[in-house]
Amino acid sequence: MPTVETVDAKPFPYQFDMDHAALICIDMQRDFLLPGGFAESLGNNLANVQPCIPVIAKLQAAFRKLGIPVIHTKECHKPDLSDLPTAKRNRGNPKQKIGDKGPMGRILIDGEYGSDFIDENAPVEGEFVISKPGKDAFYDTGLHEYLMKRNISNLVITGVTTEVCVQTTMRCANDRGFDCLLIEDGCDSYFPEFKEVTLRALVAQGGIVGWTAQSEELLKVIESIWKLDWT
Ligand code: C5J
Repeated sequence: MPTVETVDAKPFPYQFDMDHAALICIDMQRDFLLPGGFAESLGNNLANVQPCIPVIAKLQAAFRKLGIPVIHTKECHKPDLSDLPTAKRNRGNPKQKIGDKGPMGRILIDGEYGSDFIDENAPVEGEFVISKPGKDAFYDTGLHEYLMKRNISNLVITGVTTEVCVQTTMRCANDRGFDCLLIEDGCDSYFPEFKEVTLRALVAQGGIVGWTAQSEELLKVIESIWKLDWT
């Protein structure tokens, strides 16, 4: 029996179709969230991106329990930097550039400790992990093919940062026909005002890019699905 439940969301209720859904966790990497990483070297306030961590952990646990795919992305580059445009390497004139050696290994390089996931939100065995060179999780990755193969049409989106990789990925997913629900307390930015404006922009004009909701609204629905399963 198909399980479609309604989530209280902005700008209007979201139809959560659990048989065709996936949770996507964007760039929950040490380089973006922990001291000594790339983000801190750019002068960002890491305290602003901590609140989403336990929320994402809770959603990951719930989706795993329901058997719904959990997908993880990490923004990183090949060790030989062949997928790193010079413009990106030089952008922001950072103290440490992508590929340089930092306290947690080479900055944003695939396979290095710093570019890997924080323990709280790390993948479990069998989950799809995407290494992406850009902000868009569809660019130069197998994400679209993965989703099409599994008939996934609903994407629940979380991660950092709201106005960069999260927003870019949600816009690109929307253009590919996915119904996207961004979890408001499951994403963060180094700049709270950018987060706030991004959330508003995504749902403006009748949900021009998709929906947003608090995690508790989705978790309530997931709870109700469990009850259905148990009776
Ligand atoms: C950034 C990201 N902020 N994951 N990356 O450069 O949003």
